[in-house]
Amino acid sequence: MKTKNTLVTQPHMPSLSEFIPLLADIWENRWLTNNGKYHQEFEKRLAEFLGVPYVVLFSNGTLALIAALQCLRIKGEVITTPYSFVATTHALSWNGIKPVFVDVDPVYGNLDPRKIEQAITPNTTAILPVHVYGNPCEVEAIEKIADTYGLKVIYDAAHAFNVKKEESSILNFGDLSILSFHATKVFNTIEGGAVICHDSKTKQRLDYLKNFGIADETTVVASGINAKMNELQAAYGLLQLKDFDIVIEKRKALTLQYKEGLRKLEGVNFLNEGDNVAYNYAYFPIFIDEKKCGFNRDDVMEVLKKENIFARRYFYPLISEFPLYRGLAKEAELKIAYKVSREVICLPLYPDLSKEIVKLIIAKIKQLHRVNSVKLMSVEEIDK
Ligand code: T4K
Repeated sequence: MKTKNTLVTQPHMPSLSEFIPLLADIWENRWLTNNGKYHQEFEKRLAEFLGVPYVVLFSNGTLALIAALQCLRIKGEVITTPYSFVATTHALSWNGIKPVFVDVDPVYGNLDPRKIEQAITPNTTAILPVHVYGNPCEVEAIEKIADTYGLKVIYDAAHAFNVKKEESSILNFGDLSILSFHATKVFNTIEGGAVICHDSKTKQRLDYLKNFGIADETTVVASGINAKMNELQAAYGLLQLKDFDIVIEKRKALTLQYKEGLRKLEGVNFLNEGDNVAYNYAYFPIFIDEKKCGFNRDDVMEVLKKENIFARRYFYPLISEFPLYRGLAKEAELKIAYKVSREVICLPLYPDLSKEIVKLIIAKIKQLHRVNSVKLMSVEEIDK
């Protein structure tokens, strides 16, 4: 079966007929940005929806992260993961902070708390972990280290919209968390992002920071930036909230279909699901162990490409491999991160992806596995 292009993701969009009246209202009022009524309502409704005290909307996740670091006046060195989208480290760089890369754990691919302490120096001020693919970090262990050494914790929760642990939002951990509402995320406002904070003073400071540091007409209190979400995006976001449960149900069903189809293939691994975690099924990464499979993840990419299916290697290369950051860590210190970034491939996953395409993807990977198992067996025979 030849297919038309299937990409790794496709944004869910609200109903156009429901969006048009909101657009008409915005046209009528001509209030387009700078804390308009849709912005205010979206912040309030999001906080209720997510079960967090305060949401501060931003124009994207990267600026949310840059402002979060500014808000807490983070300086010096920050311990972070190399296994993420490059924006995580860029946000440090934009604040003149030195990233210190620490390896990830082999089970979830998140910053490994067992390796944080050895990277702390007198210049360390904070920890910046990522809930990669929406898998919660070991938040209690990280908090313990932060408390012991007097460090701040900012979570890059770009993938973790509405993820819950023991029925509480994962966004309630750490000093601050940031979200991304980019078109490729489980919840999108085209572009967009937010900082989650725990008190009104911090919200106030973040509000200043995203609006040039302006406190009132004649007062500027910080060297802020322009990072505001506009009214069209906020109205769009309000409608997206209505669909979120259906979106997650569909993502979950497709994830289960993938897991069921691929689970018996030796050397094709998934991430473990944590106990008492309500996931958002943001991505579906699989990890190909070349020694056991006789093929690697690039072979999977190629096989799928022939069917016009475009999987992605999130996250390869590691951030620490880019020339900008290369001098900061040695491969030997990031063994697990290197391994997972060489084995990972994210298969297409989005609410309107058809079951037939998932079936085709499973069939293609199974076929590759079968052919290579035969080859591997004959090599073993020769070795005997
Ligand atoms: N922290 C983490 C951990 C992150 O993952 C990200 C962003 C951030 C921070 C920063 O948040 P933002 O500042 O972006 O809010 C994409 C996204 O651009 C990026 O937001 C995301 N992480 C990253 C993981 O993925 P690319 O370079 O892979 O995007 P692109 O254009 O190749 O799109 C991916 C696929 O989605 C394509 O196959 C096409 C499809 N697509 C894309 C867009 C934009 C659509 O179907 N429709 C669309 O409108 O980075």
